[in-house]
Amino acid sequence: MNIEETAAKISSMEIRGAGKIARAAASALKEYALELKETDPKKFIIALTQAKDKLFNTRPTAVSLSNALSTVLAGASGESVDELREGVITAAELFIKNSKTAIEKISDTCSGMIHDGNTIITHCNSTVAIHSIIKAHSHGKKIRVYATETRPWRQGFITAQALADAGVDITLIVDSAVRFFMPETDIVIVGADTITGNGSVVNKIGTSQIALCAHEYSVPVFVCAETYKFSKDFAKGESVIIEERDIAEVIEPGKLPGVKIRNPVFDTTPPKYIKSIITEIGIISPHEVSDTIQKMFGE
Ligand code: RI2
Repeated sequence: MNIEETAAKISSMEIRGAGKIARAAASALKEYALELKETDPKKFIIALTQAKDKLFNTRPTAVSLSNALSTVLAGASGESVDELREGVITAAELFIKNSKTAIEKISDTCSGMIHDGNTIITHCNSTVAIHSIIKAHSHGKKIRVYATETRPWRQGFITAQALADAGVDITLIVDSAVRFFMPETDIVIVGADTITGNGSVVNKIGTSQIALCAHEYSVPVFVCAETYKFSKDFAKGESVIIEERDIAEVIEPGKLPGVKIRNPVFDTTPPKYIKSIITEIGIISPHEVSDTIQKMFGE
């Protein structure tokens, strides 16, 4: 896939999920570097940067995308085009490998935090959250899962089917049923698109309502997040740009004359509603995120 194809697939959400878009973008930039015929090193970098920008401009909220692209481009060091190309390829391959290893490490940790007999609510479709639940199930723990439908895209269908295929006791519920099922829930497990310096979690729209409801019932909220979802640029969740997508995803345009429709697809959960952020480098409480970001980015 070339840059345009990958960008189009990320924009249209044919490729979706914070981790998957990061890996797809890294891979596209690698392929681009491989095929780029430019012989002048400066022009080579300019072309790569333009390709990076095209990929970056597809979805504004998930920092996983910009972190992946920056990591890959940072690999372009050296004097010659060959060195620059080699650096980009190595950085992209390493990013993809590390991101997959991170999923395994996080799911090892998170599955250990799921106990026999637990009932779990999950929201949207997080690769790492699903991996964690399946791992706990494969360890013989008897668990029940409620997966929210996740309007408007209904990514909950994908989650529910993946869990059913793995043999997990899974029930699909509509988003507004979360409070109905919270009294019988032990833990909430979700993924993340961006985590800001103050420990806020930006994730699929509706996550903050679930977290608020979990707080009401003293149910811990675990966020499974690879560290490349940590943002060095945003100190607070409220500052993150929230993507608003086409209203046609919500309802057929014109179906309700005179009615305004809006379609924000992420929201921000404040740190006080999050128990733990489970990363590949360990379990972090929201108030430890700032230190972690400083260590990661040296700022
Ligand atoms: P993983 C998704 O965004 C959801 O918000 C999900 O929780 C998050 O990415 C993380 O996904 P979208 O692309 O990286 O469906 O854990 O809008 O797979």
